[in-house]
Amino acid sequence: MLGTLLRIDVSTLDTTGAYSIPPDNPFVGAADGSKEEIWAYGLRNPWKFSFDSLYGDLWAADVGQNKYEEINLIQSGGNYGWDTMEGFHCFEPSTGCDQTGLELPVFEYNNAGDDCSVTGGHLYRGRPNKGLYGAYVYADYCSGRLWALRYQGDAVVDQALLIDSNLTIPSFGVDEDQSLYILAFDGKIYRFVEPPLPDVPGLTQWGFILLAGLLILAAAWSGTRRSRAAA
Ligand SMILES: [Ca+2]
Ligand SMILES: [Ca+2]
Repeated sequence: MLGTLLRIDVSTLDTTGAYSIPPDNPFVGAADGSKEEIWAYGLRNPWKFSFDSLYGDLWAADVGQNKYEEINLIQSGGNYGWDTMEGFHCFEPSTGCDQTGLELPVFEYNNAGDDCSVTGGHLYRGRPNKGLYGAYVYADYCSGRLWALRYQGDAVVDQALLIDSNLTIPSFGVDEDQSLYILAFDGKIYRFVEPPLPDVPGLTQWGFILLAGLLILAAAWSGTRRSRAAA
């Protein structure tokens, strides 16, 4: 089931102990024999998906072939275009491709400079009423850049670079308070800290964020790692 996103129920097992298929999966009983596990398809190499903890929306970053990295909002039964399209662009064929029925990304960026491969993050729910709340935070694996975008209605209304780090970032995580963590190949976990901001929602706050950047607590985490190692 290459290029697909699957949805299975591991809490309801059949008599053989196998997982079950949620009855509202989009291809249950499909006449063409499509696998019933499939929730969405036409993905190339999704690198991290996550659910918005407030509304349940499913976000998935999809790594492009050569040129374009994608951020997608995944809908039931959606075809996300690979390999007819890469991002918003025809791929096979390179011009005049049939886009009928394809789900386009929410956002794309191209592999310019040292950007090479998107790492999907989370819809940030860490600090209600603060600047980043409700923005999707993601990174590029190669450049170490972290961005946030805000999606409203069916359009990206804001997109900003948060910091250009020196990290190689394969993934993100959240804790029970929805604080955001950055995993890096230097062997550390970084906590993402939004600096204190005025309670005015909107774009202008992101300028403050850019100035303040990430408050990196690597030392604290190194201490945690040491104490774990000693335990
Ligand atoms: Ca796509
Ligand atoms: Ca960098």
